[in-house]
Amino acid sequence: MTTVLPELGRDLADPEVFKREFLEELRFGQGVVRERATSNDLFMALGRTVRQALMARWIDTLDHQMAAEAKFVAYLSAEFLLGRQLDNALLAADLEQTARQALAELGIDIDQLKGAEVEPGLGNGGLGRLAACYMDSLATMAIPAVGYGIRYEYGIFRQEFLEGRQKERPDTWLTLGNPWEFPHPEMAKTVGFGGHVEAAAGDSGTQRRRWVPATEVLGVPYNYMVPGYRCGTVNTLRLWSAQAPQGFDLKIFNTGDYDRAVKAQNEAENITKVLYPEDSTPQGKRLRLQQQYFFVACSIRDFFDLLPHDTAMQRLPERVVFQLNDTHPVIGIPEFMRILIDEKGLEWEEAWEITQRCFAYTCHTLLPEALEVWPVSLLESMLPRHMELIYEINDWFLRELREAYPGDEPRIRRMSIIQESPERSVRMAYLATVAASRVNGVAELHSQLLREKVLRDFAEHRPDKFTNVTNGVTPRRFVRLANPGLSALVTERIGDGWLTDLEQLRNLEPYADDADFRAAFAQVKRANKVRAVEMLARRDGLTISPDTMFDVMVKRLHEYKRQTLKLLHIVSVHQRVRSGELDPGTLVPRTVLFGAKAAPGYRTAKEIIALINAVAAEVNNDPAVQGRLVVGFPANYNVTLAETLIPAADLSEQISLAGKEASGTGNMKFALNGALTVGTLDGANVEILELVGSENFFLFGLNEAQVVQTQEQGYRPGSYYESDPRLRQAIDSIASGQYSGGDTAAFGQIVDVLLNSDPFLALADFGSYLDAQERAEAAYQDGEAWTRSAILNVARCGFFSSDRSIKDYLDRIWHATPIPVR
Ligand code: F58
Repeated sequence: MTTVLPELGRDLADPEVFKREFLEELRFGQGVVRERATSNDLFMALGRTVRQALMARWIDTLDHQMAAEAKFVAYLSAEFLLGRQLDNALLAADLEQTARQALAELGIDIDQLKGAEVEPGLGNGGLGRLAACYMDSLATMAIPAVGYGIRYEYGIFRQEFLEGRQKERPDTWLTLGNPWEFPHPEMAKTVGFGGHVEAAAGDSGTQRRRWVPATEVLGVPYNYMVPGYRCGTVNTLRLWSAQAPQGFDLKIFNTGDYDRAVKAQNEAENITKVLYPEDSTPQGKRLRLQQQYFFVACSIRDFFDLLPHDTAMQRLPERVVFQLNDTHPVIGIPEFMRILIDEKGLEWEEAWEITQRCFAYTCHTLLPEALEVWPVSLLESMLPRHMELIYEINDWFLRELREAYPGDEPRIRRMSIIQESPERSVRMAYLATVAASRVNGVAELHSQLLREKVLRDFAEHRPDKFTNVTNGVTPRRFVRLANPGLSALVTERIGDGWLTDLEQLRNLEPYADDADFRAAFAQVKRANKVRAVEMLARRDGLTISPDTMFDVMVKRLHEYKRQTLKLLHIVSVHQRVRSGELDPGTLVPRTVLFGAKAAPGYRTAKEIIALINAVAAEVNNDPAVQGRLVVGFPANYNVTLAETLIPAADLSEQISLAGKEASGTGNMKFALNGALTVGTLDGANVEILELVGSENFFLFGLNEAQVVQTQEQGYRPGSYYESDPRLRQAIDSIASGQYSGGDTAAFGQIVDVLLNSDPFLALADFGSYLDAQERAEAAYQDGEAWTRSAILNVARCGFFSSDRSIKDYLDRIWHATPIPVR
């Protein structure tokens, strides 16, 4: 039977057809008439109309991929920070103009509807957004891929400020309905927890083990389309939602004990209730591990179900590679082994060999405290069979090590997957490293530090496993959609090939010396600033002038990222103006914009947020710097806000302590949108600097080796405080209550940490940072030269496309090939 959908898909490009389908969706999909439709009704109908255009391709894609017996990339990630979907779907389906025209003819403002979409915030930051960029690139490059994750009922919290302090509100992203998801309850998977392991007889009398779980939970898949950019491929993102197998207990309910009747149901549903619940409590830890096992078990089962049932297990590596996005899905390794051994009846060696070939691991951090460990006691009670398998994996591994390093017990203890103190625990990063065929860091420097420090013993043992894939970002969302002005300008000069081959931006280089082009480029930047100013006025009540330098620092709040260093710069300028040292007339008028969420349980980070808001309040109300220095801190930084702020930025703040930021991806987005970076030699900054050239980048600070040296020599922040009057003045002004209405205790903790330990060397880098800021200011004064540098940043950063990253993953790790659909 032929489906009518392909026809429909083609016809939708005709505004008349689009209009008709939209009205049908409104009437028959949403069930309302035009006159009484709310903006949400209109948004839902529009979303449904656009997805019609992608539906036929979606179905065809899987058909083609299965028919080709293709190898799939299964991207296992606890987070996918998608951002709004409508604009991206319109772009992918090439329906932007049609939809705009069709809706305009109906008297509907499409931009208003776009603004009504609540973004799915199913991630914390860089790691989750990277997963979303990679899904976009995989589809655009026609690679058979499935994203597997969790459909959190509540995503990343909504941030509000109450008297300058962060308050977290639940992210109710699903309350108004969601046109992008397709639930498939009939395809639910069963996941076990707890219970015990028993001996079972295998074929030919062998001893086998069998897990008998105590409880079961259902995983219901919700499918999301991942449309490639103007190609036939629409891949799938499959997010799992937890449900109780039996719903509630009707018998207990009828006795009137309503709470107990829904207890099992609540317990099951809690698993996917919220993104990264607090894990400072034992219950929180448990829940987090439950989430991890839940989504990974569903995903692996799903993949087995997808394959033809006669697929030989030995051929699995030809059909799938599971990419572990950090350690969160690493429990998938023993799960996979369990299926191969306990269910499929494979012997250990064979199962292990297949598992290794089917898994690869990406590490996203350098902070030792961020490497997950799970107490053995917790694993034993929640996943007893998995714990047995982990022990066995470790046994085999330690045997291998004893052979390779006879007598070197310290080394063997260091490398054991099990750590003994302070509590017997499983080191998930080690388990991943031992099992995976490849281990990659996310920027050159990061991969080097992984090899030399974090995973040094492992890299010495198996150097062949270690590789690098520098992160990238999708140019579709972060240039084409976020910066339509720049996109049009670029396309006008070099054609639109850059959208899928970002290195073509190189062709812009000659235009850096073309005065007309520079004028047009500067005009785009100004328009983006005006757009940001309007949005921040509406959204946050901020008053900002577009005729100031936009100095932007947006990222999660973390001490290692050093928002405090940026603050010290602001405070220093403010204080020097107040004391008469600095003539405000000589300052380049500057608007500093922050955006940052702090983890709800991270006290220091929340204090820093309060300090930023306190400094902003003082500075913005001080006539001494009026119009010359403004600080804005819009609440609830998210993908949507990023899409407006990044294209408006002149200066990009990438100022983490060298050796701490694995890569960063915001840094790439800024450079690609024509902001100049002030940054340290950290993460992918190193590669940005190399590409754009030091004359187009404001480098400052200690490098990683110097950081280590400084610390080894016994770092004393006090000595910097004592020897730099600007630093003293800045810190003293905070300590003396100038930003807290005279309350000297208000920010005492921050001051105390800075002066006494300063673990991220803000004081050591302060002087060099101020110099870099002065260089930036001087450079900004020459508008033509600045614009030239900005253009060169754009032209030279094509490397940072996530398409290039995916190509690297394909060549170095996955070895999957494209299956174009049409
Ligand atoms: C980030 N990690 C790195 N983790 O910090 C950043 O340098 C890198 O560019 C990015 O990954 C992508 O590789 C990150 O975002 C998290 O968000 C954790 C998720 C789990 C909870 C704790 C934070």
